[in-house]
Amino acid sequence: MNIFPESVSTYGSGIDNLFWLILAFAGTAFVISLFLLLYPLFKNHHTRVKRASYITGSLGKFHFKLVAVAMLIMAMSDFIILFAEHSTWEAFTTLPKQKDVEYIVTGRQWNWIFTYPGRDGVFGTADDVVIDEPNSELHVPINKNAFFQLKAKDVVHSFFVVNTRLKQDCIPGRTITRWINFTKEGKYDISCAEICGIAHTKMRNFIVVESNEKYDHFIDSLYNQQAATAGNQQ
Ligand SMILES: [Cu+2]
Repeated sequence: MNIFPESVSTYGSGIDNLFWLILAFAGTAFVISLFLLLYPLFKNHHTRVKRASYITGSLGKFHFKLVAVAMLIMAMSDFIILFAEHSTWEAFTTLPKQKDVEYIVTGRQWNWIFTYPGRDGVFGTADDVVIDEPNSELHVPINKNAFFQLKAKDVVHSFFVVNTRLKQDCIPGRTITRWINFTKEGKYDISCAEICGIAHTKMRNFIVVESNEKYDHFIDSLYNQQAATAGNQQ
């Protein structure tokens, strides 16, 4: 069963599977707790029980055993989840050795700012292309390791690309690098998943994933345009 938006990153389906695993454990615990809570209420309804019985707690050891077993089961399920999540978490948090493309994405009140490194491939130089327009698109090539340096200008924002399952807080003063390898072309939502002020919902931008040829063509015209405007200003 898949109730989620389509997953288009290499690690996305692993994260979805973890959701179902954790739901199975938490759901079972929920149903059992609810039963233990409600069943005595029905069983001891005043129409069935004449007088409330007085429990002294003399079954000390028996009760202790029940609690110990329940705690053991809970701890076991935690360990199973820890064990199952390890490889997915590793893939998500460890940056691949090969970096194909890199961008800076900066959250501000209220937009996502995209920075391309320019032809020299280095950030912080004169040929960087900075795009700060509402609902703008960041272009990314398919099947490449795309690195994102995530930053924030003012308050905490959260970079959320739901189709990739990547959600990462952007914290002022810090640079957090995450990566995505897109497996399907298309246009995907970027939203801010952290309430960051009155126009928080305006932070809607897009990632456009395209073939290598299309991407190269886009980057070429973007950098040419940038060089032309820079030339005009001189
Ligand atoms: Cu925000």
